[in-house]
Amino acid sequence: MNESYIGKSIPRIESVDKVTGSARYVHDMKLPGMLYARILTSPHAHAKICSIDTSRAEKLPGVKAVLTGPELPYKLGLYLVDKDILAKDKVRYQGEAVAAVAAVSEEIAEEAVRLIKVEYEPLPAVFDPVEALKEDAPLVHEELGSYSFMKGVFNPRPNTNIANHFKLRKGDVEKGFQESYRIFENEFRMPQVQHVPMETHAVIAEWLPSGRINIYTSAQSPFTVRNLMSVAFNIPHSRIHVVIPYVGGGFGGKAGIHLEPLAATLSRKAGGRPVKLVATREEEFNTIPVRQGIIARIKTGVSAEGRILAEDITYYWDAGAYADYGVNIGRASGYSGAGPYDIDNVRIDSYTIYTNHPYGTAYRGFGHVEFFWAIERQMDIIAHEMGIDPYELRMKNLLKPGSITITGEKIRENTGRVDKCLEMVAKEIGWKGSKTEEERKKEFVTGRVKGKGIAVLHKAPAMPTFTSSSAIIKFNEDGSVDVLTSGTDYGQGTYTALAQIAAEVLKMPLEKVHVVWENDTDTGPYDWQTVASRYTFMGGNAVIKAARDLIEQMKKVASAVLRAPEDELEIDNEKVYIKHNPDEYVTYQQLAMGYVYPNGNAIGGPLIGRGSYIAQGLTNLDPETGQGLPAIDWTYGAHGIEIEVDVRTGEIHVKKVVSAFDVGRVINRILCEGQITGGVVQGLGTALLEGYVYNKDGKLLNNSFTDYKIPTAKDIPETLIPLFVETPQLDGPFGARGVAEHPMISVPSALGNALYDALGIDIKELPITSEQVWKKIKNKVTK
Ligand code: SMO
Repeated sequence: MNESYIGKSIPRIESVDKVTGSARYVHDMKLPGMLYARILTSPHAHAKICSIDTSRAEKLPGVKAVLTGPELPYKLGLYLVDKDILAKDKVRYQGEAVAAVAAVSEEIAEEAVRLIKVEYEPLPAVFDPVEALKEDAPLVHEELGSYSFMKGVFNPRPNTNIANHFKLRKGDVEKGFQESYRIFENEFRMPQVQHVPMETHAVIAEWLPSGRINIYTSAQSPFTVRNLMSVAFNIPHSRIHVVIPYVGGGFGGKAGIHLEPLAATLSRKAGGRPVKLVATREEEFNTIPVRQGIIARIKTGVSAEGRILAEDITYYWDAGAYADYGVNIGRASGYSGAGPYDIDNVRIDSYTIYTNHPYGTAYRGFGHVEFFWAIERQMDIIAHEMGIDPYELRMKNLLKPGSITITGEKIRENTGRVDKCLEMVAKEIGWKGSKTEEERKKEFVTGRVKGKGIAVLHKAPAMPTFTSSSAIIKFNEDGSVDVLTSGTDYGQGTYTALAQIAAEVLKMPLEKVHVVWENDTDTGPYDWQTVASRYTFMGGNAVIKAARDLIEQMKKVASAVLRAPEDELEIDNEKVYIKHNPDEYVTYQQLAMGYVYPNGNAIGGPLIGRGSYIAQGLTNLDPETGQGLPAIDWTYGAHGIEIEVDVRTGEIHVKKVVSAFDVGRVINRILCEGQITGGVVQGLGTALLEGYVYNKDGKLLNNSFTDYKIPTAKDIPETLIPLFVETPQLDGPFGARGVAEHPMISVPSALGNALYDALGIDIKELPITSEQVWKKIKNKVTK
């Protein structure tokens, strides 16, 4: 094979199935005898449940099962087991599921839900995470949840709303401040936001009378669903079967389990009939977990030359009513939370705090979008106040080969290069330093002002130690292959990358490699989770190992057939041949099911390659000191954004976004660019448009697309330039590292920085709405 598949722009292997509508999602599925479920949700943010009357609903013809919390002794939770499947004694957020119905049609289920009467007694609620830390704050949970199977990484406090407190300490922060020339203290805020997957959460579950559970779900990770179901119901994995067909977007919101236990319990109550439960768009907003909000307080000490000497950071996470992934997001922001900077003295306290908001979970970037809003805005504020070019300030402080990260790893030459990413971005966007106030004034009178902003980012894969991925490559009779994995491709394009990797290692045409789309815990190999930008890295490595295993087996058989030692054999173009005599060969097809000699004797057998890859992931950081060594390299990146602002309305027009990422090695250019485009646009949504708005009672006011705007084609920047730095990752597949989450990080901060450049105004709270900008402009003009 002359041409390599690595680094090419190969269209997604599933694209035709998707655009022609033949890809099957859970939303499309209908099983014989299937029932439809609807849920009743809480109208209160915090209230005692006094009584639930389901009698009228149960009498409605066509209703097959009605469920309420007291019937369900099980609890759910990833790190802390703190959530009932249906609210029991009280509700903790508006939108929490209180009762559920399964009926022969959706309309009847809907009607039955309306007939359920619940009596509540409202309780004082708390919505602000800082307020929730006060002595007299209402307690969201009277008792803390028990520990989950993911042990040892959290630190909850009894009789408080603290679900977790992660601490990182490095050097002597007080001494660092004493030695500082100037100290900067700021508070930054970001509200909760929604993942907004195109396909809402959907599940079909059947709890067979035999005790086995079948689950078809739009989730990110089949084995995680199986594991969490097993923990929740205390039944062995061997009795749970999870199938994940096509999934229309996850972004972290489908990383755990949400509707699965409810659908399964309804099915059990309905005698094992399959029950379909699909979240409405409104439920996707109100009931299904969201991205956590944050209040970030940062105090930075800087030398006269612009070196950061000390950083004291407190992150207050609005986890909402249940901890879910919030505990680990708090932890990840603890060890990543000072940015990709070389700082000797750091103190980070990251609190995951219960409030009466909908609960938080993973969302693309796993906390980093939130705290980088603070970190990278703070850098620009320091630069402006000290009269240093924001680019120079960053360059002075960024990690470079030889620096030590705040968790103690040494940056090597082959570690990703954040400085190179920033350099590339600055060049492409034409960075020439910040505008002067004089220049701003001159431009202001024209009515339209321009500004440029830059920001950097990093993220480590949030993987506990020893997570693994595995792959199976089966030879078909004709020498083509099927690749089985259990990582999911919910839109990232990972399966295309895996196909390329398999074709590359096996030296065969891409068209003859099929990655099995549907994930199935009964037949697929084990995988931990598809999260944390890990799958091309992990699954890619597993596929390489499986392909090499297959090659070894082929060589063994070919060695006997060709009467040549294995080490004299080579593979190429679907053949195993003798190196010094390429005319002597056997084809993959001949080897696939075993080689049959002309005399009829057979050798070998059906060949199947197996490979698994175990991550030398993060060591569990010491919960007391917060210290530890993340062993997998981090992905670094930078954004540059150019905007134009209409000074009469405060409307921001994004002209250009330049983004550079050190992805180690580009496996598929168009997919990497797609991840960047998607991430940047999603980041622009967070920056400019999105954010949950509540009334004082905790009622979500913008729970539909009428009031909650996400970016559409119209909002996409005129110019969007993705750039790559390729510092090969030693243990990555062909040198690659993850890129899925990173492009979303630091988009809001780069935009906030561009706004300062344009107008000399500092925004510290997301989203940067026109209203907010307009008020700041007015304020500045009248001052
Ligand atoms: S936010 Mo993700 O699915 O690690």
